[in-house]
Amino acid sequence: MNKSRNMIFAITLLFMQGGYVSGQSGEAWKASPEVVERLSKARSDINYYEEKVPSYTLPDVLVSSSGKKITSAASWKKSRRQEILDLFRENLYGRVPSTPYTKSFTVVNQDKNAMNGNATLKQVDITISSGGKSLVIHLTLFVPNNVRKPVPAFLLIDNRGPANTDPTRKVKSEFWPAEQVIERGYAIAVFYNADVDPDNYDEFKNGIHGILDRERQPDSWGTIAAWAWGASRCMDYFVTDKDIDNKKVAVVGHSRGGKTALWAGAEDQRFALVVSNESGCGGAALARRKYGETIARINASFPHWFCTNYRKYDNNENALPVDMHMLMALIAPRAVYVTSAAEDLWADPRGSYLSLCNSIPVFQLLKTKSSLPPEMPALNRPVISGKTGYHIRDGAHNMLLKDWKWFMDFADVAMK
Ligand code: GTR
Repeated sequence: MNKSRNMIFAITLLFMQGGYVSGQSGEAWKASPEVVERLSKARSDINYYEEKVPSYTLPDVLVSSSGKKITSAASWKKSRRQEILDLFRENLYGRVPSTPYTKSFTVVNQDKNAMNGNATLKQVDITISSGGKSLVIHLTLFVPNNVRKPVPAFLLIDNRGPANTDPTRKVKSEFWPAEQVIERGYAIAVFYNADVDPDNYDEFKNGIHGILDRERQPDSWGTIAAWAWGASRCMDYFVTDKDIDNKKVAVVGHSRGGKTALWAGAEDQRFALVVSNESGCGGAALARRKYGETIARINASFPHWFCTNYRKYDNNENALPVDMHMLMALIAPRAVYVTSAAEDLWADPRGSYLSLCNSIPVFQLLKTKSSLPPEMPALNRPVISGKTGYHIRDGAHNMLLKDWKWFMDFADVAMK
């Protein structure tokens, strides 16, 4: 009797302290030796062996550059957060120029009877103009009908092209399962990243760079920062739309879009939740592990994604004054959900999970009651603790309906 009462007391205490982690069961995920072998054979220059990960020390998220320990939420908000944000601007994603611009929203199409009457479709042109030039971000938005407004929303940064995000819903894709999101009572929106900046290296002549850049510096924004900026312009629209609860907007991205979602959430604190799906290097994965894609590789393959300062860290990860756990900390106390796929070792699942774990001290400092165990969850077993969550799905690099269902399960508790 006494024993069971003690047990209940212990469990209650755990809950109160935020020690409760739901979904934790089964055997911790480990990379399959077959997958490691296969990938290593295909790319001998890339490390996929856990035992070959170098030993490293992460920069302490709660110690300032001048060595001061951060012990209160107030000093995090006042100084350390800004310091880390600035380090990410300076060394990774680059700074947004201060060039003035104008923006306007035009609803170019509305259908109150979309999805067989289940949703209202709004297609909104977001026009950005400066110095006689302009571009249009085409935002597609479905809002569920017959539910109380305003509603929480998901915004996808689409890096795969409009074929996956058809507003007519003739073509459907698991990458953006709009019907299923509507069924769960969320609005679902999308913009195509190339509307903001085409995904190729042209010395920053096209897209928003061609409109707002006056001069290029080593810390000028790259393409990922431009896409993140585009997500914020969509948020500007949501703020004007009475159907959308702008305090409950989740920004979602896959892979390069997942890197973008994290940066959008860091730069723009209006996003209540960030979902980073298999974002890997320059996203969720710890750079210092040099597992799968590395800084040198990503800069060689995608010279336009980051600012040029980032190249200083090619094969020189330990010199980077931040690591990616600090990017997640920038999202605290808002919610962050990170995912991996078992065969996608290029994006370093373990490094992504560890990144999230190492951001937890900031979530705790800000009293969000998150705590994650250091060992990885089992395959297909999402773990959710307070404002943080993670899953590793079976299969290859992709974003599927299964992933989206877990995003929504997380949003149901962390955002709704
Ligand atoms: C890969 C790149 C990754 C990831 C991916 C994607 O080629 O190396 O960093 O972003 O593309 O976006 O699908």
